[in-house]
Amino acid sequence: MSIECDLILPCRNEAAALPQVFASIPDGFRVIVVDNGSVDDTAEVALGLGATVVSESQPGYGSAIDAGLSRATAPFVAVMDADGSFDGADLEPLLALVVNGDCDLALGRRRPTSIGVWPWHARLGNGLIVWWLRHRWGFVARDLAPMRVCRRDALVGLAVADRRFGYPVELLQKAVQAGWRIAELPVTYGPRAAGTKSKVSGSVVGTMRAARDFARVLS
Ligand SMILES: Nc1nc2c(ncn2[C@@H]2O[C@H](COP(=O)(O)OP(=O)(O)OP(=O)(O)O)[C@@H](O)[C@H]2O)c(=O)[nH]1
Ligand SMILES: [Mg+2]
Repeated sequence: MSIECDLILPCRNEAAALPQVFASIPDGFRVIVVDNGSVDDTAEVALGLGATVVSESQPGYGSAIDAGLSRATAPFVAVMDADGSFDGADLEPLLALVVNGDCDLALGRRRPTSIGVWPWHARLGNGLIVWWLRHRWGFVARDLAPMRVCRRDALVGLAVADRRFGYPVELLQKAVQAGWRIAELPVTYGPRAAGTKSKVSGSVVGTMRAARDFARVLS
């Protein structure tokens, strides 16, 4: 079977999460793990699970996604956080929307499985940026969506430049400016896998760092 969609998993110290993440990924996705400065055995675990592993020395979420995108070859590309908070089964309906031509970018709108999964500061920061994108650019979705699917060549064409956590915001802004049709579906958002640590928005300080990256790319 030819692979229709490459799935990029940005990974910084996610060895403990990867078995459960892989178990949830449906057939038909080629997984590209971008190991970005991990000090655990993320790369070894990913190889053992059958992933293509890319090692990226420049830190940052955007830098990891870009490294994965350069390795991708399938017509469609998906992205998902690899800390165990997402369910890979949610990728299929998102991919179907893009494959069927219903939209150019399919976004997963996070539905937390319990209170506390998505802390108030992360939610507030997300909501403010979404509000800005909506009022400034006419963005139609409700979440900055760490899970998303689109055509690979189209994403390459957007030339998202941010290499840190401003990447998703810049991507959405550019997608709207380029006239992409955006759709969103609810996706499960659960707790991070046991044994993994918060890297971004799990703390107030982490959220503030992400907010600084977000603000840098907003226009
Ligand atoms: N490659 C790479 N991936 C990163 C980096 N920082 C975070 N990630 C990955 O990006 C994804 C999102 O990071 P998370 O730590 O889940 O961020 P979050 O969901 O906003 O917040 P918490 O889960 O609460 O920390 C995860 O898969 C991380 O492993 C980085 O510098 N490089
Ligand atoms: Mg997370």
